[in-house]
Amino acid sequence: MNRLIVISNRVTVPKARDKAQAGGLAMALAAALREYRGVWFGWSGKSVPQFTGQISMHQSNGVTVALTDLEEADVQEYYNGYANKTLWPLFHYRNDLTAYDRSFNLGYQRVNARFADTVRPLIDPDDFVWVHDYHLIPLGRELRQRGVKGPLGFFLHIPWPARQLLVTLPRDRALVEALFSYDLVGFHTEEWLDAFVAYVLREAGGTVLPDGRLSCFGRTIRAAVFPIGIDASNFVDMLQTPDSIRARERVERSLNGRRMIIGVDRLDYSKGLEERFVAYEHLLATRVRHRRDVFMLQIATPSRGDVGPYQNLRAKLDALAGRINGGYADVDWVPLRYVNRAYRRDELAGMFRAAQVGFITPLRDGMNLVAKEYIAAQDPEDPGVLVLSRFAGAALQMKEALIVNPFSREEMADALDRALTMDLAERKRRFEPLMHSVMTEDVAAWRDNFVNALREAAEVRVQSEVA
Ligand code: GDG
Repeated sequence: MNRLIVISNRVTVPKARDKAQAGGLAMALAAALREYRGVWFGWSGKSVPQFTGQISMHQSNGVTVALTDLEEADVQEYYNGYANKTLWPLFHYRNDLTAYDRSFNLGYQRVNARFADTVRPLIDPDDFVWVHDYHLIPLGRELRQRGVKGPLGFFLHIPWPARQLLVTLPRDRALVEALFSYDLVGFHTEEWLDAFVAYVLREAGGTVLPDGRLSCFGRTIRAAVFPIGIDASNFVDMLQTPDSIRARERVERSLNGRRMIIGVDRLDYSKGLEERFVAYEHLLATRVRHRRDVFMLQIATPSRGDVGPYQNLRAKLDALAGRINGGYADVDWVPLRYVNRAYRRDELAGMFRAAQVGFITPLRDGMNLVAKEYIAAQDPEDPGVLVLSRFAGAALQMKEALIVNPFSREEMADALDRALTMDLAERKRRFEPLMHSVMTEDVAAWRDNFVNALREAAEVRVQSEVA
C-alpha cells in the first residue's frame, strides 16, 4: 500500500480521554492515519521569532507526526488573518464579517510556500499526498513547483460559497486556479460541489468534460463529493467507559425528572448559538408547560479567541444566557446551563445519551459531526430526537431528523416542542435510518472513498499525459 502524507494546518492526534481536542477535522484525520502508513504534517501551534523550516517528528497514539513552528507574523497574517478573518467568514456566508488585507494574502501565500519547502523532503515518489482545508489551498501548486508528481488530493471541510459571494474576494480567481494543481478536490456535499463548479464554468470559463472531469486554467481535475462521517463504532464503545457512565449519571441525577436539550459546538458564529438561545427562550415564553420540565445544556468550547468576532460573540452569548436565566429561572431550576469549557469525548458521549433532544442549528456548516455523534450515542430502545439545521451539510444525509431553518426562532421552538412530545414509535422510526447511515457512512468509508478516487484521478492524469 502506498504511504499517505496528510497535511493540515494543525496536527492534533486526539485520544479518547483527551478534552483539549475539540474539532471535527482532528478526529477524522487521526482515524485516517491509523489505517494507512504515513505521516501527518502541520504547524506545531508555536510561534518563533524567525522561521527555520525545521521539522520535529514523533509518534502520537499510533500516528507519525511531523511539526514545524511558524513566525509570529505568519500566525497573524496567515492563521488569524487570511484563514480565519477572510476565508472562514466568507465561506460561511458572512461577508459582513469578512476582513481582507493584502498582508493577509501575502502571509497566506508565504506560509503555504514555507509548508511546501518544509514537507517536500518527507515526500517519496510513491506517496499519496492529501491536503486539508481552507488554510492550505495553494499548497498543491507549491508542491508541484517543487517537483511532486504523484497523486495530490485536496479536501475542503467547510462550505464552498456561492459564486456571487466568492467574487467579492480580491484575487478570487487565483485562489480557484490553485485548486487546479490537485488531481482530486473533495467536498462534503453536492451543494458545495455545485457552487464550485458554477464558479469554474461561469467565472473562469472552464468546461465539464464528457467523463465528468473539470477543465480550466489549462489543467484538468476531478471534483467530487465525500461526506465525512464519525468513527461510529468507537463512539458507541465509548459509552461504556467508566468516565462516560459517570458523566451520564451525573447529568441524569441533576435532571430531577426533567428532559434535557443538548448542544455542543466550538464557540463560533457559524454555529448559530445566538439564534439557538433565542429560539429556546421563545419556547419558554410561548409554551408555558415546558417551563420547569426541560432545561438546555449548551457546551460551547472557546475557539479562536484572538479574533474579534469571536470575542464579540462570546460577550453576546454571556448576556443572552444571563437574560434567559434571569427571566425564567426559579430557586430550584435554571433553564439554561451554558458552559464554556471542554469535556473528554467519552464524557460528551455520556451526556449525549442523557439528552432527549440534540439541538444542532448552525447557520452554515460544511458537515457537522456533532449531529452524527448525538445519534450514535442514543439508546436504540428509547432514542432521543435530533433537531438539525437545514444549512448543515449533515442535513442532506440526515433527512429523518427534524430539519429546521435556524434563522426562524418560531420554527425552531416548534421543532423543540415536537421533539419533547414525540411518542416512542415515531422516535424509533426516525432514529433507525439515521443510526444506519451514521454507522455505515463513517469516517473509514470517507477516507477509503477519497483515497481510492485519488488513485483513480492520478492514474487518469498520467494516462492523458502519456497520450
Ligand atoms: C469542521 C467543519 C465539519 C466539541 N466540543 C468538544 C469536542 N468537540 C468535538 C465534537 C466534534 C468536533 O469537536 C466538532 O466537529 P464539527 O463537525 O461539529 O465542527 P468543526 O469543528 O467546525 O469542524 C465541519 C468538520 O470540520 C469535519 O469535516 O463537519 O462542518 O466546520 O467531534 O464532538 N470534543 C471534546 N471536548 C469538547 O468539549 N473532546
